[in-house]
Amino acid sequence: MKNPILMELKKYNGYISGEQLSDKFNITRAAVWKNISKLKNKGYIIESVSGKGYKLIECPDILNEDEITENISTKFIGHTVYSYDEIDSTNKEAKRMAVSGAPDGSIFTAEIQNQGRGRLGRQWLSPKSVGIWFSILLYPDLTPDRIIPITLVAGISVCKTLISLGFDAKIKWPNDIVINGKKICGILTEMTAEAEHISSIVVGIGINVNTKSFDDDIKDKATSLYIESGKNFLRKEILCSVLETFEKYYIDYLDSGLNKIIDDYNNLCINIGKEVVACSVQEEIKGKAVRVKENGALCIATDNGIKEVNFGEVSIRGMMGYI
Ligand code: BT5
Repeated sequence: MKNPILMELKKYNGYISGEQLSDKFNITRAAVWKNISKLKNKGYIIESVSGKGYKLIECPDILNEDEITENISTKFIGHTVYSYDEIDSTNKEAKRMAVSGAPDGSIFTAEIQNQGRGRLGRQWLSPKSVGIWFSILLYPDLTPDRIIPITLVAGISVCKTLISLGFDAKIKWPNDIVINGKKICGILTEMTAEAEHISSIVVGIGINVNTKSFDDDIKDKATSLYIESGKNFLRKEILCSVLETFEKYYIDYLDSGLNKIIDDYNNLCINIGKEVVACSVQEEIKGKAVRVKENGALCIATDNGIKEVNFGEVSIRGMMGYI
């Protein structure tokens, strides 16, 4: 829920007295003071001058409802924000809250995830406040076979946002965004379905923003906006931009499939035109990646004709390292 005192402070350019705030919200001066102290603890810089009152000087880069809903222009995505200082995984939380009836388009953000997850039970490192760790909860009227393209919709949304910031970002099919051959973002889309019908989808996105260094085991394949540019970025602005782009493409997808974005997606996809090997649990397919189709599948030209891959790891043959 939005903090009404903060909203009031944001409205004023100058000082607002404790008395005005206590009258307006019908609370004691002590309660006003307590509320202001809490805001200061969260990182809001608020000047208090005796005889004048309080003045908001600066808002922190935190991903809470107060900071997101006022900066976002979407129809429904991100209108409800559940934000946490620390949580196991925003995807897990979104699934729990779906059961409790959280609204369509709710987002879940965390400063730290202590059990951040990748695909197939892998770990997603989510250290404190240096990245954007979030999930979008959706209730689309879709059959389960139409979930794969939603990861592509999320991927192109992040990629376009990073390009708009001046980065040479590319998509590694199906769920990574890369800069300079290193992973800057991963996407984990999960669904709950009942009898051939999706009840909810959770799109989890992790973006490394102001990370200064990575653990040894991923430092050769992971990067951040800071590492690529030497600059810090405001996470809340990037998050709002991703949500706005995602909503536009998501609505298009529900309306008319991937038609409008598939060419763009293919142009941004680093796998296309490369000799690749796609590994899934059942098989290994080698050949040239030719195109990602409207159903989200990667088409690979093999010695035995075109094969469609729906899921799995795809790496470029002959390249050492992650891509
Ligand atoms: C992914 O899995 O890339 C999906 C990551 C999704 C993370 C988001 S954060 C918000 C939401 N809540 C969650 O719990 N998850 C989602 P996968 O393709 O399986 O890649 C996982 C692999 O990426 C790991 O095995 C590491 O090698 C590498 N990795 C882990 N943390 C990383 C990081 N911060 N940056 C880059 N690479 C990382």
